[in-house]
Amino acid sequence: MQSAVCPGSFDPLHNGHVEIIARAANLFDEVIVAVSANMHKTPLFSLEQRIEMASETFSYLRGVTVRPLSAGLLTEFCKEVGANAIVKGLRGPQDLTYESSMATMNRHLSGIETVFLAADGRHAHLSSTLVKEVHALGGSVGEFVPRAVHTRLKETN
Ligand code: COD
Repeated sequence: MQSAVCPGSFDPLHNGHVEIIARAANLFDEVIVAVSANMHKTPLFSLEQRIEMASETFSYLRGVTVRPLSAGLLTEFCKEVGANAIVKGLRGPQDLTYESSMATMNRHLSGIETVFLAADGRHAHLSSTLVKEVHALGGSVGEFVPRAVHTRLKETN
């Protein structure tokens, strides 16, 4: 069985993340969405809220589960859950520069490969930071995030 981990802060989950995870679910028997507990900045949503929103969003996708990713190496988490690969989305050259060194480090640490999926043009401009900024300034973000996230975001106003 081929399993992959899709890690992220997902603060909040947006349609760029959703699209990558749905495509990963077509490639792997099992996809574990790993929601990072360890964030440099204070998150808008707690770990529990981020897990809840992701679980609701992916409830329709067979083989996708959502789990917390506690502090520590991502590769250790992959071994713990028996994953053969890490899947990341790439929005452009900046992502590639940053992600390729992490991918190489992770491969040296554990032998686990990272699979990169090119972001779809419809979502390549999306980041959690931009979604939060547009929402905080009164803009509508309904078209950029799944329904579970939109509902929660509206409660933050
Ligand atoms: N379209 C497609 N994909 C996207 C988009 C988009 N618009 N936006 C983001 N993504 C993808 C990216 O692949 C990104 O990696 C992933 O979604 C998650 O995005 P974020 O913003 O929620 O997550 P980040 O960037 O905050 O990353 C958190 C991680 C937990 C993934 C990261 O910190 C990590 O890999 N930590 C591991 C720590 C470790 O083991 N370090 C040592 C070895 S390198």
